[in-house]
Amino acid sequence: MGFRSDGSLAWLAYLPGEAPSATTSMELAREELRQGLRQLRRAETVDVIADGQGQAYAISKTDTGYVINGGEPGVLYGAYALLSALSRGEQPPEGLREPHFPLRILNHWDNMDGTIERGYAGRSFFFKKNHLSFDPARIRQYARMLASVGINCISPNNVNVRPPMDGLLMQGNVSELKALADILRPFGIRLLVSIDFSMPSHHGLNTADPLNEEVAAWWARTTGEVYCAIPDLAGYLVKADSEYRPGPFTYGRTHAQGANMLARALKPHGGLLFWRCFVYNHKQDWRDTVTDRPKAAFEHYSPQDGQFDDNVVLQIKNGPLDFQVREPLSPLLFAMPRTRKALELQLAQEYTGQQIDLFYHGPQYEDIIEHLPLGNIQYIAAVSNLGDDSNWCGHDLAQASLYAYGRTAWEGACRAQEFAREWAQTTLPEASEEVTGMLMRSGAVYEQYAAPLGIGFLVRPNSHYGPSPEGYEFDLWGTYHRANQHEIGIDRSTNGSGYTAQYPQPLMGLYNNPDTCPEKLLLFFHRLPYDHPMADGRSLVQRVYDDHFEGALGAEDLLAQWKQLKNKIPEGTYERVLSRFERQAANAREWRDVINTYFYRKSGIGDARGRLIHP
Ligand code: GCW
Repeated sequence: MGFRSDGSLAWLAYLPGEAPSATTSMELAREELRQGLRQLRRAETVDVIADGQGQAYAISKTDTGYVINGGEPGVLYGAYALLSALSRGEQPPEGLREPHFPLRILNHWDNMDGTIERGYAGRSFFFKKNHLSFDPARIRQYARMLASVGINCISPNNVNVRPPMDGLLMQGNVSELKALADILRPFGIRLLVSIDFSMPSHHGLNTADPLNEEVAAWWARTTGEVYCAIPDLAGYLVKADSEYRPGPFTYGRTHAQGANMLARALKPHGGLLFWRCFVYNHKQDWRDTVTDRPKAAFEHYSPQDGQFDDNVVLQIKNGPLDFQVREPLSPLLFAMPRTRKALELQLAQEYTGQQIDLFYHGPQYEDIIEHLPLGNIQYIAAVSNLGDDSNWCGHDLAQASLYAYGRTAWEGACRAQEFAREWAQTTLPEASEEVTGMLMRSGAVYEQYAAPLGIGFLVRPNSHYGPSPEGYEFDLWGTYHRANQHEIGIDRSTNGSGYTAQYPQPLMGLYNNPDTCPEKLLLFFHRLPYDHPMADGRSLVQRVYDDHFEGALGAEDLLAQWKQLKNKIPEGTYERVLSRFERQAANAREWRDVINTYFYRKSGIGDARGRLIHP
């Protein structure tokens, strides 16, 4: 196999470095199979039979090899599944394989100047100098990587649409968008575009009021022009009335009114409108103890169930706050049965170590999907962790999360360990057992030092890397823990903010009571004294100390274990990852000392085991 120590082949070491250029998925599937089988030195014949449209495929055995039946792009998924299995020394999956979610989306947060919001892997490979500007060969490599795990839709531009990106749908840029869509199409990948709700008011009109007929006509015309160039555009993605983005509130309209106007422009072309539900008061005064940020989305949207058109999809972050290490599921995911919804996950490690610290998202996704009312969710999206670094993710091992996301979106289930192993076997085969183990415990290690018992936002303001327990305490964003000398946390039970009442039973009852609330979420839901007894008899503060000492040791262990793998890992990969584990170990020590000292100074309670806590 063709391993490359720059990480650029990711988990596709069974394929040559250049992804083929083809006009159909069928052609592409045949070419990938031809090259892949040769590189794997396999003598089997693989026939590819196109039978119709669609994403499904079926692989069956023949006397001389295999046959893949499927549609466009189903056969391509079949080709990758077959090659991946053979490269791992396994039998290809048999029987009909169909994706659970019809759209499996990757949202990039790339800005037009080439920077990436919350990007930890270099610059954008879509945009440069305020233009869509890309290397077609690199895009094909990227598209192949996504297609190999079944991702079939991408939005290249940031949901925070700021000028000049508000002109992305305008003539001139559309031809560039079309060129991108044309490259992605044979890989079965469709484009989605993030738009600015106020666009008409920057391009010819003096309003963007959704009930104004000229505004609706403007969107219908602009959308028609875009569909002329890109007939399979998936639709638009919108962040409205959120964190300074414009939206219907400016005109005294509801989100249903705003979303439906856009959805009607898309409807004749079969497009969908993805409307993000990340809406809250981002100017909360810290003295205001009544407003409770996690309640915001449910309070705002659930009364509007039934008011959204059928091509509107509400896109909801997995948790009610904002991609913290540990959050309960957003209650909105259980609600609004008459509205289409998408689950939004974050791959970009904004709050989970920024692709410096190791945090494999598989176990988190497993936990989320396992508890999700799947019948109530129709689509899935994740915020990308990719950039122009040669290894795509900055941290080579962060590729495993992208891999797991694609597999999860296809299966509608996450088997974190299995997906980690598949990734490791194809990417770092000589160390696959050890690396799988490291991936699987990485999240727990990070959580131990960075998110005690479900308290979020202990991070440094703005950068969101490293500890700062009061960094957000007196700020505007509604992310408080309100620690004093007696207790810490927000009471979100029915005696407190009442947030727990947004959940259906039995979850509501479970979360409402500190005795039944999962310990990992204890301080998310409850305000408790430092000597609150935990299930195993330790006090709450002792548990925080223990977790931080253990977490810092866990980070040291990851570093030590990596050093032992030196001879089993390509040198470039080894060195890149080594320097990240060294930074992680230092970061974990900082978290340990800052958080332990913070709790000690607040509570006045020492460590029962006499370890060093700086006074
Ligand atoms: O997590 C927060 C990030 C913002 C981001 C926002 C969002 C794109 O800090 O950078 O903006 O979420 O999801 O819209």
